[in-house]
Amino acid sequence: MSKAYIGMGSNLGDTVGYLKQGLTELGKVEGVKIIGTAFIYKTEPIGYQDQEWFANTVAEVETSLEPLKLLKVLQDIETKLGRVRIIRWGPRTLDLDILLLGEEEIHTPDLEIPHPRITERAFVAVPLAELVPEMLLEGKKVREWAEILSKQQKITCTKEKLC
Ligand code: A4P
Ligand code: MG
Repeated sequence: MSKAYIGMGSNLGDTVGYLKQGLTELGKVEGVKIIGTAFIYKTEPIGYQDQEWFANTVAEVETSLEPLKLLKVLQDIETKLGRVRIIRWGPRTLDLDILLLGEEEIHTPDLEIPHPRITERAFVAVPLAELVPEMLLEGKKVREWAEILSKQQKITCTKEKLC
């Protein structure tokens, strides 16, 4: 079993509802066990700005799935919850990204682990810092990235959790 951290984001319709449904679906998958989640954050859109604010969080899971199998599982859940891909970085009912998976380091077009944009985005680094504050990424601790990025990008903690 490996520990994995799954970034979750939604900015269409009942955003927190989609995060909840996404987590419920993930918990049903054989070979995946939900350990916990960070708080839910309301975050300004990054990358493509002409869209609603997001609800974001990070889930901590234990999994026996291979990286590509886990990716497929996440994509199937996104599709099940109505995800349609039109604009890259654009609006979505649910986005599930593998941020970290055990000690895996993967650099392929279909899958990059650790996720290459953790250290650019407050909406990932801030919730991740609740779960693994001391983990080193690109020369800094996750909590240091969270501190830096939360000064540059708008992010508000709701103090609510999915579980
Ligand atoms: N892919 C490669 N590595 C991974 C990984 N570690 N986890 C590939 C998941 N997928 C990975 O993803 C595009 C492709 O990335 C997939 O086919 C997969 O093979 P996608 O989910 O179809 O499209 P996307 O989400 O638009 O692209 P991407 O690159 O995942 O975008 P990001 O970086 O996730 O950004 N602003 C706020 N405030 N909150 C957000 O949640 N999200 C985005 C999306 C932009 N701005 C945002 C938010
Ligand atoms: Mg994605």
